[in-house]
Amino acid sequence: MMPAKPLSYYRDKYIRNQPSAFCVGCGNGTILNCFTRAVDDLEIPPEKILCVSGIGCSAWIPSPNFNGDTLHTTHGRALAFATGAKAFNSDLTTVVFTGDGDGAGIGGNHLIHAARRNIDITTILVNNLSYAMTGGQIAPTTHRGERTVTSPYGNPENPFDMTRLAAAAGATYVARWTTWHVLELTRSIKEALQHPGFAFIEVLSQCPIQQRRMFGMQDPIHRLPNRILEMFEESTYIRKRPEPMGYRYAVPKEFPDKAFEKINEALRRYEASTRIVDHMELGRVVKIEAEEDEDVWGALANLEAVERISGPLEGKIELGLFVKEERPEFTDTLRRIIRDSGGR
Ligand SMILES: Cc1ncc(C[n+]2csc(CCOP(=O)(O)OP(=O)(O)O)c2C)c(N)n1
Repeated sequence: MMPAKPLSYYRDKYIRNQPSAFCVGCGNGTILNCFTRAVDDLEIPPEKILCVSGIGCSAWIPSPNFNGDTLHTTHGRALAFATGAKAFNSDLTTVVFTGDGDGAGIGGNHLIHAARRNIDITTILVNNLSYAMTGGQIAPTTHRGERTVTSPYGNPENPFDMTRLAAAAGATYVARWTTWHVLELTRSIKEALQHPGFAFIEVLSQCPIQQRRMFGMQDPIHRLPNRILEMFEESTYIRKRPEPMGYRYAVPKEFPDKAFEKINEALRRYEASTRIVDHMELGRVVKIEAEEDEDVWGALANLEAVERISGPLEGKIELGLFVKEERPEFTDTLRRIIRDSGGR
């Protein structure tokens, strides 16, 4: 096994800007870290990489941080700029970093058309579930019912599932991970960079500043990054990997801490273990680990405080590789047309 390289190796070789402008606990640094490790493992010289980004906190992942060519463009238009750059110089490994507001909102149209064309660009969409830079407004990815500055009574809209949207639009590599899954994310970025076509990776990422309000978290700010990462672990599952059973969730009717006490009390005589977890689709829920015992589940289902009992996968977000296929690549086809028509 190769010895692990120290963090300073990646910092000195790949990072241009110190100290980072990101808030403490932001997921963007983790994503930059995974990206530099992927580039290093593949031994792609930084001068062969062009990173393009739009506007938003996530647009800052490459620019001004990454020590290669970076193009910081206008809000939502990174893919349009990247398309021009890739068509002109197809030797460059072209990577777009975009937020969910940038890539799913204002730039959503560019995204579906880049996927449809199958242009050889890797797009990393950082989904922090809101417009973070401008103060936490609803994005097209914000879950229904979540509180943001523009939806104080809960978001009345349904979100886009960006991974499924990119797949339906024709992206030939599609994966979804979170900032908790750093090894899987790094591996996926490596696959995407090597994939000859439009590669799309959605990364669920933490923004302690905005998500504190969204998820109704009471914890002090310094504990939030870890809590949100735990929530990412709890609220997701990896496709095609069997989930351990033996637990379910109680979805409470009222404020979860009170519900927790009542559920705990009711369960004490069954010796089942309970704990409150954050589960993104369902809000704060109570995880119950118990033997498959009908008495336990029956007692819970009859509790006043419980709205319903859900299984271990219900409402969770699916992660993993969704699409990997070959289709003619756009700039290859363009070059052939130019050659056949007598151009150079
Ligand atoms: C044309 C235009 N409209 C609006 C803005 C204001 N604006 C700057 S960043 C941003 C939201 C970015 O959200 P997202 O892409 O999710 O990135 P995040 O900050 O969450 O990483 C908006 C609306 C802008 N800069 N340009």
